[in-house]
Amino acid sequence: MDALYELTVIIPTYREGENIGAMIQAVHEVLARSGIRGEILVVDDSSPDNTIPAVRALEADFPDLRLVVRTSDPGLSQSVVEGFSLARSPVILVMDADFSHPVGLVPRFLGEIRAGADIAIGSRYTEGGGTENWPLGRRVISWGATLLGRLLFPEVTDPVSGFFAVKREVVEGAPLRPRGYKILMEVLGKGTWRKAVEIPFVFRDRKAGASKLRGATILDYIGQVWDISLFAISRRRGAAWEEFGKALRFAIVGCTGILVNMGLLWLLTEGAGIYYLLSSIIAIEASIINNFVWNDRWTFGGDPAHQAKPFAHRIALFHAVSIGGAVINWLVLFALTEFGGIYYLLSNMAGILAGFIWNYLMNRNLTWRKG
Ligand SMILES: Nc1nc2c(ncn2[C@@H]2O[C@H](COP(=O)(O)OP(=O)(O)O)[C@@H](O)[C@H]2O)c(=O)[nH]1
Ligand SMILES: [Mg+2]
Repeated sequence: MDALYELTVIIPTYREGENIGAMIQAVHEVLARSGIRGEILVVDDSSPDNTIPAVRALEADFPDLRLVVRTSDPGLSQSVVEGFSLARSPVILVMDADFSHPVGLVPRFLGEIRAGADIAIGSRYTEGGGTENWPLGRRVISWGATLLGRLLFPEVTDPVSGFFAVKREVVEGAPLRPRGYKILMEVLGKGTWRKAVEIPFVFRDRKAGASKLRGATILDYIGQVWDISLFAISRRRGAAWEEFGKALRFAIVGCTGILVNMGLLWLLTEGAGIYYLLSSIIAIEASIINNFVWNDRWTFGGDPAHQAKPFAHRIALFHAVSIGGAVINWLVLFALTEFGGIYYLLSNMAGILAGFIWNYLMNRNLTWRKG
C-alpha cells in the first residue's frame, strides 16, 4: 500500500457544525507540531447543519484534509469502518469531533503503536482517566457497558472507548459488523491483534451541540457482545476465545473438586471411621487445594503473567474467594428455598451457578490478575 501518511485521524461527524472547524485546526496543529505526517479524514452522515460547508471551507488550506459524505446506512460505527477502508496510512486513530477527547494526546497514541502495540486505547477507567460532569444515569450505563465488555476483554479497562488507534492490519480483512456506538468492541472482537495498551484520559463535556446517544444503542450493544462471543467460539482464537477457554477450564476444575470432596468424605468417614462433619472439613480443604493447584497450573498456567502475585498470596486469595463463593451458594439456596418456594435441590443449582460466577470472576481478576 502507499504509505502516503503515517497516521490517519478519522473524525466521525453528525451535526458538528459548531465544533468541526476548530477540531480540524487543533488536530492539524498537533500533527504539525509533533512532526507527524498525518491526514485528517472527516466521515459525515449528511449532516443537515453547517458541518459539511465548514469542512469544505478548510479544504483549500489543509491539503491533508479529506471529507467523506455518506448518504446511506447512517451510523457512527458504519462511518468509522468506512474510514478504515479509506485510510491511506499504516496507523489509524479514531476520535470524536466535540473535543471530548483531548487532541494533545494524539502523538502518544502513535508513539504506543510505534513502540509495538497493535491497539492503543484511550481509557476513562484506568488510573489517571475519568469523566467530567456526567449525570448519574450516563455513568451507570457506561459502567454497565464497560463491565459487560470486560467479560470478553478483562485486560482492557475501557473496551467501549471512542478514542483509540489501531494498526491498519488489525482491521484490514476483519469481518467487522458495524452497528451502534461501540466500534472498539468490534475491533477487539474481530480484529487480529496481540498487544493492547491503554492511555488514560479525562472525557470532557462536549464543547457545543448535543449528544446523539439513545436508548436503542444499549440493545445494539448487548447484541454486539453476543455476536462477538459467537464469533470467538466459531473461530477458536483471539482474546475473547482465550477468556472462554479459561472459564471452561475453571468449570472443569470445579467438577474435579466436587469428586475430591465427595470421595474423601466417603473414604474418611467409612474407611477411617472419622465423624462425618470432621471428615467434611478435611474433604473441603482438600478440594480447595486440588482446585487451586489445577487452576494455577492449567487454567491460568498458559500465560506466566497470570502468576504476577506470589504463590502464598495466590493460595490465600483463592481460599478467601472460595469461602465467599460458598456463602453466596448458601445464601441463594436459602433465599430461593425459603422465600421463593423452590425445591431445595433446584435452588442449590442456582446457588452453585452464582458461586461459580463469583469464584471465576474474583479469581480471574484478583488471584490470577495479570501483573
Ligand atoms: N458519521 C456519524 N457520526 C456520528 C453519528 N452519531 C454520532 N456521531 C459522531 O460521533 C462522535 C460521538 O458522538 P456524541 O454524540 O458526541 O456521543 P457521546 O459523546 O457519547 O455523547 C461525535 O463526533 C459525533 O459527531 C452518526 O450517526 N454518524
Ligand atoms: Mg460526545
